Amino acid sequence: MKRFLKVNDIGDLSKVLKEAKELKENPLKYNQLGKNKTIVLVFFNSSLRTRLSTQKAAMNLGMNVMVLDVNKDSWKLETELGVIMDSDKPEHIKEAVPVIGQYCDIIGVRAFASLTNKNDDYSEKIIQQFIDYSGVPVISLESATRHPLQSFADLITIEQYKTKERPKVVLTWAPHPRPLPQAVANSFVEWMKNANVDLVITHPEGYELSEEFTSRVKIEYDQKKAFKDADFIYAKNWSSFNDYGQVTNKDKNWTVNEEKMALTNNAKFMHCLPVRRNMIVTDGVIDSKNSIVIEEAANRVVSAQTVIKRMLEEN
Ligand code: AN0
Ligand code: CP
Repeated sequence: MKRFLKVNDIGDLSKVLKEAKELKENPLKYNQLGKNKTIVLVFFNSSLRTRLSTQKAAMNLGMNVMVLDVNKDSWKLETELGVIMDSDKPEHIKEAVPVIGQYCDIIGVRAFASLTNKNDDYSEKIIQQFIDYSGVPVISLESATRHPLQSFADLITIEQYKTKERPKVVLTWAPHPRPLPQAVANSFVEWMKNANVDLVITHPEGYELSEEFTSRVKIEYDQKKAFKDADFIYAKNWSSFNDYGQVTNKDKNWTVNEEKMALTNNAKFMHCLPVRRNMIVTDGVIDSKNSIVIEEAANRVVSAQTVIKRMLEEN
């Protein structure tokens, strides 16, 4: 595996889930595999979980880890091609990326959607330059359109908690004061389509995700109907795809609360975190015994370790 950006990059999901389960049970089994190898994690955006869980995963494999916060530690990077560099950005990504590639064996990169230019975002302009110029394997730590390590951890979590062969999984939009990317939702849909689950998406009109992701998936605009008999409720806000990057609805009637959870089949509550309490989900739901958000975050180490292990073995 030379890159990990989307579900197709990892191959057979049942095989990779088995590998993830083994790593979860015995995280230090391959602690020599990454000896004398280095991973650099590059962040254009904030992170708590991705930064720490990927670092922990690499350390479990015996790797050296270096983290670069582009906005704090390094030169601000110009990402536009062909520009006259007279702005506040002293270095171009075309030099920075191959230079980083000289210092490591794998690069992880987080570069959120701009939410201003749909074409740039949906062509994955930033992470593609890491693939083109770094000379080493690249792992997405959330790109403009997807968050594959999150979705992989979500699938591991669903496998862990499911009580039937094919659970009903509901992805619900929920309100948020600021515009957020579609990446987590897109990616979740992409992974769930490849898993043995009955997936339903619910959101207000105008919040349709790109059909590239939602084709053949059931969309139910009535949130309460969607929640009926659900085994997992996966909440997430995203900004509008059609009215690109806009927040056109902050309706708190979409907040996940106890009354709506009572319509489900005793569903587990999931969210990738960070989550805004009493906007996305009430305190009552996130603090309930059905909330599995902490275990979901714990599984981020497992998903990252499975991906890094494969890269170390195959490159
Ligand atoms: C980010 C997002 O929605 O993509 C990261 C989530 C893992 N969330 C925020 O910016 C709050
Ligand atoms: N879920 C997630 O990716 O969290 P961070 O943004 O804190 O990394």
